[in-house]
Amino acid sequence: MKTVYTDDHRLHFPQGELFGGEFVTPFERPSRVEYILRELKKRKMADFVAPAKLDMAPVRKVHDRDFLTFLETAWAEWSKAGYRGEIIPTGYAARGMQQRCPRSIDGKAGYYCLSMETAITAGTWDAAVSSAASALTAQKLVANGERAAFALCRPPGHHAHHDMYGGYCFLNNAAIAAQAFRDSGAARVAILDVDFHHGNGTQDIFYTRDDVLFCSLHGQPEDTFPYFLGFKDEKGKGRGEGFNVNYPMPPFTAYDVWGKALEDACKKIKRYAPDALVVSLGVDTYKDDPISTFKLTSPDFKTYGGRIARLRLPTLFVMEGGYAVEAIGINTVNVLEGFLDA
Ligand code: Q9C
Ligand code: ZN
Repeated sequence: MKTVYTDDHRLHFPQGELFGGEFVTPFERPSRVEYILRELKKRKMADFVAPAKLDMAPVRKVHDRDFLTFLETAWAEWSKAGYRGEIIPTGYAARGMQQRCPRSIDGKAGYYCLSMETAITAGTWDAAVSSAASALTAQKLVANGERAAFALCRPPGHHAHHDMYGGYCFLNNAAIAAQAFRDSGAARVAILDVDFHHGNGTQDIFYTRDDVLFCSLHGQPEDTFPYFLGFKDEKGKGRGEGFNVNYPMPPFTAYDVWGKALEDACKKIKRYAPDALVVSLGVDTYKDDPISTFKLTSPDFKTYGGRIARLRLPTLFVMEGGYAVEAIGINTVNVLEGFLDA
């Protein structure tokens, strides 16, 4: 299986993340990618491809035009305003307030932001573009006949809405890739999101569509980020009714329960008979993840990689979360190896 990857992800590395009221080194950090690369090499899976220049067409179909302009120009505007730190908005378009985009950059950032742990820096836009480019280059490999490909994306994408960033995400790589599958002839695409967190952004983007089935296994919003989306009764709207499936689960969920949810999701995907599968691959379901509460073990990742393979679909893996850096390589490559061995 080929891995699409570029060093440009390093352009995004904020100094700080607000966590428990303290500024800490962000959990979503460049070394995550290094650990995954190291494990791929160790297991003789070092078949690397560099991404092509980003094709903006599918990006423009899943994201709002003004949102994209904001992301691209935010740092220049922020610097021009005289601010010296990273972009972290302080005012938000909260309940009961107008949803009108302000003129000032701090107001604008609040308008487009869904959570404040995610800082924007000088290199954020270029890194996000390179990440989406990796997803699209890997998507092309699969569209052109590869059984599977791995997009080693960083920054991740599944929390990014049509017009909001947050949860360490700016451009929704998995959604962009799913759109590209549609544009290259797939009638139906399924997205399976196994990251610990709900794929709120992906849900938002496809909520009213029946050509993309979205299934997400995640920590229930009562306890866990993103807190305000990911409930079981969110099933899609209009044409999209029935094409959004959430599996919220309580803290301390282990593979006995998680694996059953995956089984149900796989049955739904099979019945949908998609032409391609996009897996939002977060390995923050791991028992030692520092910001998550599920209890999957390293062997569990191999097991579920095999289950995904038995769907027998052209499959694109898109990297999302996973913050236990010592184990992120082992767990990620376990999924890929479990898939290849099945
Ligand atoms: N107390 C991804 O895994 N902060 N994003 C959680 C925990 C945000 C995770 C706070 C976590 C975002 C792609
Ligand atoms: Zn996550």
